[in-house]
Amino acid sequence: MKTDTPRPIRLKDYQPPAYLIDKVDLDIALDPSRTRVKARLRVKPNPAFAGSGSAPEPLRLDGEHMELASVTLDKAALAAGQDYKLTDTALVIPLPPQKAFTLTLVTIVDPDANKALQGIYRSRGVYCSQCEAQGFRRITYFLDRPDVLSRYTVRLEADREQVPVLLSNGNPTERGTLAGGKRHYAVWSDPHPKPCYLFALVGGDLSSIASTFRTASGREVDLRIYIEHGKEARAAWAMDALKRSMAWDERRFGREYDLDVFNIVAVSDFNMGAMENKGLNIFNDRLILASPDTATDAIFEAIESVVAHEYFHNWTGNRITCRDWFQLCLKEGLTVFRDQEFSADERDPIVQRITDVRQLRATQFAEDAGPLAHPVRPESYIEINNFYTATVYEKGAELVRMLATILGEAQFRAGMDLYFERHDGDAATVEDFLTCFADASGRDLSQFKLWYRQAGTPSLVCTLSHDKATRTAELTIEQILPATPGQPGKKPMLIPIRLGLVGGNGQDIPLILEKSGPVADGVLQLTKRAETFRFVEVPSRPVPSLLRGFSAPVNLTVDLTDRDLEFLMAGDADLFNRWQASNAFATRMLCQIARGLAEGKRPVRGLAYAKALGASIADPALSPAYKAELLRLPTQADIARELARDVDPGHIHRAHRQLLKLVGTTLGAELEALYAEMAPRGAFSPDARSAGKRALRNAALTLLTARGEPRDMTRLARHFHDAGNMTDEAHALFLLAHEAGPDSTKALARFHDKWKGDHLVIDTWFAAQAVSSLPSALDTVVALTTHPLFSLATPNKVRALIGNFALQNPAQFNRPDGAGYQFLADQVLALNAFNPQIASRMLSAFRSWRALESGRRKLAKKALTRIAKAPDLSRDVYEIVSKMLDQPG
Ligand code: 0A1
Ligand code: ZN
Repeated sequence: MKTDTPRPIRLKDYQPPAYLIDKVDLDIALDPSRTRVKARLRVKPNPAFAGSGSAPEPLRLDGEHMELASVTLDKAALAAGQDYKLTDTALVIPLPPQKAFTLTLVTIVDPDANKALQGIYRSRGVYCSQCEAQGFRRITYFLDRPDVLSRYTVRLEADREQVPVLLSNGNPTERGTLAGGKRHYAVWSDPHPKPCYLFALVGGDLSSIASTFRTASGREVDLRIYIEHGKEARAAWAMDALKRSMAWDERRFGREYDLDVFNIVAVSDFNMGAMENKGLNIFNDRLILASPDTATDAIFEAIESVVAHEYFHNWTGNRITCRDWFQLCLKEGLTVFRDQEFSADERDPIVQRITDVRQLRATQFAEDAGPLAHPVRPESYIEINNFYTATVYEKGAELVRMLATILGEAQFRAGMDLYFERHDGDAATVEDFLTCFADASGRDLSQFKLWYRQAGTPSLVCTLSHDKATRTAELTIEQILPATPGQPGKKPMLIPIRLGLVGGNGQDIPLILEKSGPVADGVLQLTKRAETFRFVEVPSRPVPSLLRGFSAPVNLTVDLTDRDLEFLMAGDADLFNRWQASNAFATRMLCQIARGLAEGKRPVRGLAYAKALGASIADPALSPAYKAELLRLPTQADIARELARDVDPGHIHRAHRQLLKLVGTTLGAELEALYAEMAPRGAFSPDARSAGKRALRNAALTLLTARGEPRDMTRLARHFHDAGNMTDEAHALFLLAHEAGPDSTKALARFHDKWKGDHLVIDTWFAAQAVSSLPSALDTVVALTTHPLFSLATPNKVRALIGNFALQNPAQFNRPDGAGYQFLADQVLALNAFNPQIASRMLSAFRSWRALESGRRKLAKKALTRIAKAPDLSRDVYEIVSKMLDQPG
């Protein structure tokens, strides 16, 4: 909790540590309220540290929320106040020896009282740990920073019956029973030096499933996934994903696994999705457990991608870690890029790209457009946990993707190989990473580096003109770099623009620049603030298809008519851009309808769009998964982002309903046919093709339901009732929750009764009610906060109910009376007291408040101000709320 105004940490102040700890021996006796940690640390002065004077540098070890029982230096017990000083956040030895020495610390921690879920805590009785970013300092006093790498051995001890499973990082070396037989122990040894944020332990009564993987060089690895008893079958998909990930990383990046065992543990209480601890990944159980009847296709897909993500960290994050937390994107952006590539290879690459771009726009573009905008590599922070953001992760991945686009496949791979070779075992920086690509390709990447420093989503304003007489086309592209907090002016960036010029027959015209000839790979590299590209041998006016495959994370403005969009929808050779044209058309219609509602004009209808959409989904060459993407209209949040100011979420909601209904009505017969055609046949399979059929059928159902005719409601109720898997069941439940009436009430009651014993599936029940567009949604959500199955202490529950309400229900969260804001403020303040990380995540739902129309803006500001003035704000909440309220408005 904060006492004074917290001070920011700055990248420019980085200094290497004064001491290193090369060996760590931990002996941990697990106990629910008094876990005893004995840490033997081999400390030595860091030769790379340039001290300020001749006096030895004090040894300052980070530590908090612990009881310190003893401190011993080599063999001598140290006295508090004399030999060392203790504060709320550190243990300081003012005059440590200037040669290697052993420091032995005994600390006591209380897992059951730990509701922040950082350090050692218990989740449904299972001891587990979370140390990223700075949780290790809640286990023992340490140099809790990623550039201190140590070899660990860990001895765990616990009650033999209650805690039969004892796990830590590395390889198991010894286990046994203690005298009397009541307690037992296990010893783990990790040969790879690692920063303390990758330390982990688990102790509990868990079941497991096992498999093996043979690496390319013939090493036999034991794989195990630990879950609650009775959930064994639900871990099979995660195991399958793990094995495919291991094989893929060998194939695609030449990366092999490096220990004898790889363990995954699923726990129920977890602040994030999962954690890449060396050899012992710990997962939110939501991202491990899946069976056809309990998990949706979206969950199956998320499990596959997160299992891969955490596994891929073994090389990008663990073998090569970050020098400091400012370099977080070095491991996260790169690892997201790797997991996206994996999913693209395992599934449909175009559909994967569409999904990733949707996600990027929904989360990162929104973040970049508001008070929380920050560079992919931030330059200062108050609380690092606030920087596990869409910008660091998703935009970070886009930067790696652009690098691959700019360099081409071969040079990109050469750069990656060099990075692995040069920096294995290092704590590296973004500069180190980029230097590898510059060295491998011979290219100067200094302009590209601006992407890591400059926040905000660039806009490209493009105009195309054609001259029949000279058979030339001129494409002028201007990059507009918006001001963001702390960054008023910006330098032009290097932006790769993949494009096509589509001729009247639907074929791409060869791209030949007057100055330099054929365009390599179809990618233009924009480097100036504005540039005109002159193409020759262009017989007639083409339609530009820009930013193919979403080659850069930018907004695009290009003067395409509705007819041009229809044309691209009908046959752009780039399937991503074919979807993009459809999405742009829908967005245009939705914005026009919403503006019309705001101005009280007769609303636009969007019939041309609906017809063009109908033509697209009739194309037999397109896969069901792709068609489902076409039928998924932009979300209300997408429209809000597009409108950018004076946003009225009520109007947007009405516009959205209206377009859904128009499409449902216009394409009724086609949608009914698809609905019938895509009906499930045979046993459930989670593979991408089968999931694509379910997605298409459910997308059709959504649009048909929007028509609102009695037979549509009957179809919906039947869909729910007959659902043979959770994908269909949950989809119908979400649609039903928007309706008032007995069908909806019955369905919700039935779902509750069926799943009340399953702590994961019941989250779907909370979520469906949280996102309901009914005016009673907030009252329902408030009532559900006291439901016996809800708990503010369990992050999954908070996300299901409060997070979904604040982030996925714009019309009801942004009620004109401000009650939604007041509710969220109350919840943030309640969470602040025991789980600051989750409190600050929930708070970020306000991130677009400045874009609201004035009435709502005032009310949102009032709620934010109340939070800002509350006593005992955590650093996490303090930092976010200050940023939100900083700047006039
Ligand atoms: N490195 C993890 C994310 C993560 C970050 C912080 C955590 O603390 C609560 C947990 C997990 C990843 O990228 O998956
Ligand atoms: Zn990660």
